[in-house]
Amino acid sequence: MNTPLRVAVIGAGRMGADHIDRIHHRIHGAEVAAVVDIDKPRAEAAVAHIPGAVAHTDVQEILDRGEVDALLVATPGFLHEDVLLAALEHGLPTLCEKPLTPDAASSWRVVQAEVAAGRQLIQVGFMRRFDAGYRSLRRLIQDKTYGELLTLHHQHRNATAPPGFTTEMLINDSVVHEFDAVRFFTGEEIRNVQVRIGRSTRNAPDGQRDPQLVLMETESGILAQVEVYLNAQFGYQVATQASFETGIVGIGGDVEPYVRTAGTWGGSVAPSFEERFVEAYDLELQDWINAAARGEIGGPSAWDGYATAACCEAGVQAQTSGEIVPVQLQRKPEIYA
Ligand code: ISE
Repeated sequence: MNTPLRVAVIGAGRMGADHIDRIHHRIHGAEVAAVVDIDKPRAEAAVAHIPGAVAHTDVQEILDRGEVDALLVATPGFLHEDVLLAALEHGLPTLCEKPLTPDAASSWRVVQAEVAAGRQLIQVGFMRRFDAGYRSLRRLIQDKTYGELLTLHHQHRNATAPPGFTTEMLINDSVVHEFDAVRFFTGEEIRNVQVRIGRSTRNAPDGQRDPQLVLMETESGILAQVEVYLNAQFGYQVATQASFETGIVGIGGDVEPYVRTAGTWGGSVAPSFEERFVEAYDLELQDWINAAARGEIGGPSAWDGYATAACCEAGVQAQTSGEIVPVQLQRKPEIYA
């Protein structure tokens, strides 16, 4: 048996803790060797039940000791760039939770550093690409099973937005997934973005504008429309309906089982993304570990992270201008071909 890949998880918050548990209990070929968090007690609590794992407050310390083989970055986006550049310098395979970085310029710097390193080491945590429904819809689009894809209709609803979640974050933190999903489904870049904001729910915190409608156009003219609604109260829902020339396909419907009892019918709604995408996250991590052991990445690349950051920038501009805003992209480097 090969020795397990020693992973350092950077950030032991909501997503980091979820991934620590996943690697420790469900992923083959990897172990949590270290957890880094500026909050020392939080890092210590995260490793308390993992024999041999160490807690740190500084990423550089972990890198200098040379005792890890891969990084999983789950800190807030504004902290990603420095860690990613250091990971590239040390040649470490890295899974970085979305967004790659908070803006297109810094994402482009990461892409350029990876190009200079000469190989792909960074995978971005767009977990939806590992969801069974997402994969089947992509296949139907590629195979033209129902003719050409014409339009996409996405619903992205959360029960409540966390405190401090701004109007811009609806684009940068939530719709970023849809930008990637549309690119994944169609295999095309997004040409432009428009955002309309109408009546807001009284349940939105601190002046946040929620819901919002986002319309994007791909290179070949496919229109994709998103309702992002983060204080929808009822639970979590991420679903897509695709209109083809000879069929309509829906994915992300409600979770089974569907029950009839006591004069009612229905089922339960996932409370949040951890439950809705649990299988996708497991598959994402397993594929990443398997690929890292081969010296490859197993999913969306730094280019995907950069391209979606450019879409977000256009989206945030469109929130205030109301205009159709073009997405500005650099030329795609060879290593991402
Ligand atoms: C969160 O960061 C995610 O990535 C979830 O998938 C998304 O539904 C949520 O809106 C974001 O805040």
